[in-house]
Parts: sequence; C-alpha cells; structure tokens
Amino acid sequence: MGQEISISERLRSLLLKDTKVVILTGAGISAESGVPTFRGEEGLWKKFRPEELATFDAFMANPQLVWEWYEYRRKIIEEIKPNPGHLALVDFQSYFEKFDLITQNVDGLHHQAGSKKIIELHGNIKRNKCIRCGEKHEDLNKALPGIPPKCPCGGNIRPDVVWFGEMLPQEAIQYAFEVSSACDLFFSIGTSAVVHPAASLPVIAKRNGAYVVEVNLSPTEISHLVDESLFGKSGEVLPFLVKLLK
Ligand code: BJW
Ligand code: ZN
Repeated sequence: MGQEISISERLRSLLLKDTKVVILTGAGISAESGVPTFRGEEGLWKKFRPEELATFDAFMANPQLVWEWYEYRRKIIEEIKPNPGHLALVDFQSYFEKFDLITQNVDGLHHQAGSKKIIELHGNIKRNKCIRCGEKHEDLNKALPGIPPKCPCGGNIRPDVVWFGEMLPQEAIQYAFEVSSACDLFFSIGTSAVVHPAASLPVIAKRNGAYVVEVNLSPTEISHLVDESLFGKSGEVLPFLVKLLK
C-alpha cells in the first residue's frame, strides 16, 4: 500500500458538483499502466536524447530511427490498459457539471478509460500524417511500405504528435487557456510542468484565482506556486479523491 493521503479542508470544500474543474495530465498518470515517462530516473529520455528524436529536424535527418522509436512506443501502448488514475477521472467527469480534461499524453489511455471530450495538446501516437501533403493516415493500409511508410504522394509519413519547436493544435491550446483561466479548481497531475505552453496552464489558472493542486510523486517546477501538493501515485491519490465526492 502507498502512503496515507491527507487533503486540506479547503480542497474538501471545493469538491462540489458546481465547482468548475480543469485537469491537466502528463506522462506520470500513465506510468502505473507501464508507459515510461520522459524525464526522471526511469524516463524514456535517459536512453534517448529528446533533440535526437522529438523534433522535425531529427525526423528529417534520421526518419528510420525516429519512426522506429515511435513503433517501439506504440507496441508498449497496444499492450497496456488504463489504470485507477485514468478511471478516477472518468468518475470526476460524471460528478462535476463543468469539467475539462486536458492532456499532454499521446497514448490515448484517457479515451480508452472512457473519458469524453479530451483536449489532446500534443497529438496522438496512433495517428499519422504525411509531411508533404498533410493527409492524415489513421491506419497505414493505404500507405506504401517502407520505414517510415510513404504516402501515395511520395512524402514520408510521420506520427501525428507535436514535436519541439512545432505549434500545438490551435483550437486545443486556445480552449485550454480559456477554461484554465475560468476554472475554480485546477489539478496538475503527473507532469514535470517544464514543457510549454502546457506548463503555463496551472500558472494562468492560479493567476485567475483558481485553487491549484498538483498530484505527483515528488516536487516539480510549479510546486512553489500551487496551493496544495498531493505527493503520491496518481493511481492512489485520484481514487481517494473520488471517494470524497458526494
Ligand atoms: C507520477 C507518477 C505517478 C511519475 N503518479 N506522478 C517557454 C519557455 C521556455 C521554452 C518554451 C516556451 N514556450 C515554448 C518553448 C519551447 C518548448 C519547451 O517547452 N521547451 C522546454 C522543455 C524548455 N516548447 C515547444 O517547443 C512547444 N511548441 C511551441 O511552443 O510552439 C510555439 C513555438 C514554436 C517555435 C518556436 C517557439 C515557440 C511544443 C512542445 C511539444 C512537446 N512534445 C513532447 C513529445 C510529444 C510526442 C511524443 O510523445 O514523443 O511532449 S515532449 C514530452 O514532454 C511530451 C510530453 O507531453 C511533454 C511533457 O512531459 P510530461 O508529461 O510532463 O512528462 P515528464 O516525464 O516530464 O514528467 C512526468 C512526471 O510524472 C514527473 O514529474 C514524475 O515525478 C511524475 N510521475 N510517476 C504521479 N505514478
Ligand atoms: Zn502525402
């Protein structure tokens, strides 16, 4: 069993149906499902340097290596399931009348858990698109073989995710800023909060008067500004919070 979880009276008092809630999740929420995180001791990028793999320039320089890295990660994701942290957020969604779930994750596990209307800031690893004509390739049956596969137009196909230096999907990030600035209660869950613009969302929420709570194994870049840190596994802390919803 994990550590004992305790929360403030203030947070308890905010767990009401008409509280406007925004959730931001990161790789940590999927860690208990078996998805490696990016940073930290077990992070994916202990083995691979991000600038070698998660940029468009890296893909252009070594498309095979980058494609294979994503194939390796897709295989992991295919074999795993949402964990109690993802499932708790489904309960949150059905309890709170105003609720938004924003994720930096590309693994689709919130969707698989049953959450609705998920704002995916960094794309989705299961989708692909052509770097030349932009056509989306949801499945690769129509693609021509190769590593990476080719679009019928001749362009290389890449994962439909957001790499460093690339713009986030405009509608998604705009909506994320809007709801974060207008919420009462903001949770930053399982993210190191170092990658922008996602990492600005808790800051914006705080600046606009929201009560900001982080759920993480250890302190993060935003620990100094949040109202409350709940240290523990999200797969334990979030189900604990669900039990407090009336
Ligand atoms: C647990 C747990 C458990 C573990 N329970 N917790 C402002 C300032 C400085 C820089 C910038 C800025 N604005 C933009 C930038 C540049 C850049 C950036 O942010 N750089 C910083 C790193 C310095 N941002 C961008 O380039 C973004 N684009 C952009 O801004 O466009 C406009 C622009 C264009 C051109 C020029 C300038 C501006 C795009 C960012 C795209 C990020 N993409 C990635 C890869 C996606 C595809 C893929 O998956 O391969 O997204 S990077 C990677 O990091 C991935 C993640 O979504 C993202 C965040 O990581 P996350 O989720 O926080 O994971 P970790 O591993 O860091 O943390 C896990 C946490 O969980 C840890 O804290 C653990 O403790 C915890 N944990 N187990 C609870 N069981
Ligand atoms: Zn094409």
